[in-house]
Amino acid sequence: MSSVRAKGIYKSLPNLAKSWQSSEAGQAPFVRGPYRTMYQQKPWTMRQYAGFSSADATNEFFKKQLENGQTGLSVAFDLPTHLGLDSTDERAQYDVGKTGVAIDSVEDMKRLFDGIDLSSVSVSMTMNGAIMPILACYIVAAEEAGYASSSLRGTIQNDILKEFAVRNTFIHAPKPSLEMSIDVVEFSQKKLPNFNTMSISGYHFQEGGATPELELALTLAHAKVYLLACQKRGLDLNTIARRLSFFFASGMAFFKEIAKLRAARKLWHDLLVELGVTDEQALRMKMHCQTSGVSLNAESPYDNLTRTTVEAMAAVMGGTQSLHTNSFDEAIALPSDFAASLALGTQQILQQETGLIDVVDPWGGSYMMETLTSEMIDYVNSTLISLESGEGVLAKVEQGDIAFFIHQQAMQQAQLSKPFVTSISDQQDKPQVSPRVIHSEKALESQRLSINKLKLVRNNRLVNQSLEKLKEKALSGQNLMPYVVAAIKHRATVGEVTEALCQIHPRFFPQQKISNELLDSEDLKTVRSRYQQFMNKNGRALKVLFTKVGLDGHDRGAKQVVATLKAVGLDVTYLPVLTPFSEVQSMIQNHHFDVVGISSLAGAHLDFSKAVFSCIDPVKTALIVGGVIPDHDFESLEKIGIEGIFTRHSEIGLVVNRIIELVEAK
Ligand code: 3CP
Repeated sequence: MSSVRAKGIYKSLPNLAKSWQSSEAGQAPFVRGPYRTMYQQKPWTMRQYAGFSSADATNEFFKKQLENGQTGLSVAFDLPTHLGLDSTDERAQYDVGKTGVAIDSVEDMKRLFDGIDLSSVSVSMTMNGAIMPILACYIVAAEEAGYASSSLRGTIQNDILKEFAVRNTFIHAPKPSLEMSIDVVEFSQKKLPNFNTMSISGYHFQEGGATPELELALTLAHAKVYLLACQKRGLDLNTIARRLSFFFASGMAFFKEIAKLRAARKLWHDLLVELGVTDEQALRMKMHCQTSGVSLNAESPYDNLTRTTVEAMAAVMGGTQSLHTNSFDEAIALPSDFAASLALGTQQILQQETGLIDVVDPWGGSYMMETLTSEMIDYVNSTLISLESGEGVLAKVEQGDIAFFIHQQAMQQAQLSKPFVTSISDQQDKPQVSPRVIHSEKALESQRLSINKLKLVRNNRLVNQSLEKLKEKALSGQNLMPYVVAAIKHRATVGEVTEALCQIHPRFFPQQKISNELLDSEDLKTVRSRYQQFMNKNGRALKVLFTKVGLDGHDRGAKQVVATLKAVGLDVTYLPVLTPFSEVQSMIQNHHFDVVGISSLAGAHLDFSKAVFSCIDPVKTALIVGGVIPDHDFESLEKIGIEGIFTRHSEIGLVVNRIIELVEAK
């Protein structure tokens, strides 16, 4: 990507002699779009990702959004559901209903879609960890509501590999997880012929720190692992690939994002041809895009409307089939109804008022765009070679190398990132934002009641028999989906099915690799010399425990802080994502720490701050918290006894300085 990135302006004429540059939209290799007529025939699907605490609340929201003109649904599940934990599980206690809807059984799924016509609205479900029980809940709920499975349209994310690198909502180790994802593909191909069986995702790579070009390379590397796994099972890629779709981020690098989507279609086409695919429908890459979360600023939220609009335009000009536009208050907490309506409105304005849908591949033929596309293709091809080198991509996933690579990229991005424009910086004029507040105790109570009710009325003998059968089949290596569907039909819960599978394929806790490079900034040099003075005076290193509490898997910021603290010289213990709370407690009780830091991006900061505070001795140890912390929670956190509160945009030097200050004051 050298020419454009280095100079900022395209200078030399491109080589337009490549055959794909004269192809049409709807024609292999589909650079200009998967369909000949693109949005002229069918505009992209406006598919806003949402889920709030209970199935009833989310159902109401879905219906309202459909009335307001949304054209597809996209379900956000809460973290316990992602991890296959029932809401009543102790490990789930602070995360129920926080970042999405809690689904414990088919009964919750039935309430989620009550009164929504599942044969006409396509439904996307972002689910990877508890993929089998959740898809089974959907199938059984739809069947019991009178829909034939063959009439259901939608997408299940089912992209487990990226969970090990970013996002972290995996359950089992990579290899059995991969087999389960292929079970879903194989089963759905027969049972749900109109369902996209995977949404192979790059989005989270970019959110985690990857550039757009690296996002694309990693996505295709994973896509190839899935294709080869399908082939190994004897599945025909001509059929399978028709229902594999993709999911990309659309960030602020406007031209590069458009080039990325154009390049993606060609690269996917070439990869499939290389594997012997000839079916034209299979060779067309279809994709969903979401505007970038990390590009949003909590300090000046109205500016986020502009950012999202620009990012949405890049996705549309790149030819996406489906789009989610973020709400302007998402850097602060879950979107309010007001912000969610504006986000949908952004898409409606682009679709109905601008003429964007009248033009197919609007940048086609531009020297700059064709060159960027071509450079993107070359970059991805060469990166794929290095990703596939050595033991291959799956081994890199298993050994945490891809997660480490993304973490290193995030460290570099932190250095390169430009300051945000803040149009309204005056405190007095600062827009008042009232993001959604989730009452998780209420959500937990209602989930508890429905699980109890379910367990009272179901036939426990049938449930146990079906779970035993599932375990037996999991040992034999057969496709597990039919057995999961049977268990769910008998009213086994999502947690019970997951637990049965975990008895055969235990929960996976990956090794964490943290960078030891010190970011080279003036701020950090100053901090380092201050820390040196502290060490000289006190004759010891400062001991910090840093932990990702709860089930929240977004650890980009936590790892950056840990890496920096280590590089500055502090003695840091890191308890990563998915560490059970009891382990955090026992670590605090059995060791002295000067400072305990907790990171939470999933709305559980208040609960966890209280819980951790009750374990420390505040005279000897200071507690600090960082992550997505809304302004209105600062006071409550201070009341609990939190002595340092940091948001996503806090300078890392500031964090270290505050830690030293706190220890000096004690
Ligand atoms: C569309 N069609 C056309 C044309 N346009 N036919 C001819 N000419 C055209 N111009 C046809 C298609 O072939 C298809 O038919 C039907 O119309 C529907 O169109 P589509 O393009 O397939 O659109 P859609 O149903 O919306 O599906 C879009 C994809 C799907 C394929 C991308 O996978 C999808 O909706 N993905 C969404 C994924 C998502 O929401 N993810 C949320 C992640 P057939 O069906 O007959 O082929 S949220 C994560 C948030 C971050 C986090 O993790 O926290």
